[in-house]
Amino acid sequence: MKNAIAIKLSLGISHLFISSLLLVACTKSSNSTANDIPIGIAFAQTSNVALLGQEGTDGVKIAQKYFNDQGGINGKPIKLIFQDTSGDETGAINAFQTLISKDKVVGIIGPTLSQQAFSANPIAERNQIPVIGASNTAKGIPEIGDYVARVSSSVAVVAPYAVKAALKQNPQIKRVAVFYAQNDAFNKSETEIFQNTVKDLGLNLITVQKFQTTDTDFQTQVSNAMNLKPDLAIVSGLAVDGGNLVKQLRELGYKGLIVGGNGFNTSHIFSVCRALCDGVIIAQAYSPEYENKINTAFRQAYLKQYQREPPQVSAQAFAALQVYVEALQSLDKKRQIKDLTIPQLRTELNQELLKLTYQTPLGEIAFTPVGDVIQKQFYVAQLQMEANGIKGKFAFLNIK
Ligand code: 1QQ
Repeated sequence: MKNAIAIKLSLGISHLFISSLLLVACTKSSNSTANDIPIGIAFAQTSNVALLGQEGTDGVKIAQKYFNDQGGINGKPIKLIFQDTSGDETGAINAFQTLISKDKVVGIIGPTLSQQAFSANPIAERNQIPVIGASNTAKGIPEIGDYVARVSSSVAVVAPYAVKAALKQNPQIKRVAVFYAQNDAFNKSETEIFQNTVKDLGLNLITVQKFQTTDTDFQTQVSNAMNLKPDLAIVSGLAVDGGNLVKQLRELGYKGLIVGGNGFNTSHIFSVCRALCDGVIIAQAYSPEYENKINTAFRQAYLKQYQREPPQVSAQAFAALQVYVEALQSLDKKRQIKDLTIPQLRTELNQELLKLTYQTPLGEIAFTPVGDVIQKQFYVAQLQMEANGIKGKFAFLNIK
């Protein structure tokens, strides 16, 4: 940066040229890796999954600044290296391979979807590099291998809260229609939990309708369900397909409550179903109102930057980077991490991170021996849309 200012002062030339010189100088200085610790971020930046991936990116960026401002890993800053996974398995595999072999990161956060994790995480496992899922909630993710952990609580734990909250709002509910995206591992896992919850609560599961995450037209599924007169609809899809399904349910006259799964957990869904998103109930593994020191700091930083409350996936991504930072700090106290080779550091980091307890924006978390998150609090929110359908919010419900 200093060099760039010197260049700017000494050259009396056009603004555009100076800007490009500045850019080159800044890029160069931030590329010097000798002194920083590279963590790989494998989130979807493109495709229909980018709506969810973006929130992960927002969360790790806030965490990076927060921890580096506090001195990083005993003076060494964390450097994030982003590789776009796009929305499919191939994208995630390529991102992981680049992060491991070219970027030589010490650990990975990602990928965005469980569907991608089942293909990409075995690569991390084979290369003995830790990977922390920040938004993978399907059954079986931590069991992929010793190097795989997650901070995103399983659908098995989170999803039932939403159904119970719907019943609390309308105790008359009896007839439940379930919809799910059958080409996605997380949605298949989530619908199983939803369907079991419906039966466990003594409700009548009247139909199960399937679709694809790439679908845009849900008339057939909606009509099939509507003919059976449901008084609760439960949808497991991703933000775009799920949002469109909700929209078409309302357009075709469905008046009852709607529960959406974790794929609905982004305010980016507002632009898909607009005013018709209103009232959708979604379980949460995070509340912006949770009170501890680090959530207060995270919430303030997020609000300042985006002028809205932080969403769950951003908080989970923050927590994932926090796990790496605190495990690296702990390791560095025991033995100087600078003396370790990259393979040694990856392995020791993986062992260390599973041992600690963390005070995160999600509350206190720790890991089971297999790497699944242990978390205490869960919440339920309901979408509240303004009449113009452009602005909305996740309004937290009292579920006690
Ligand atoms: C998963 C998910 C996604 C909906 C989160 C972005 O929970 O794929 O496991």
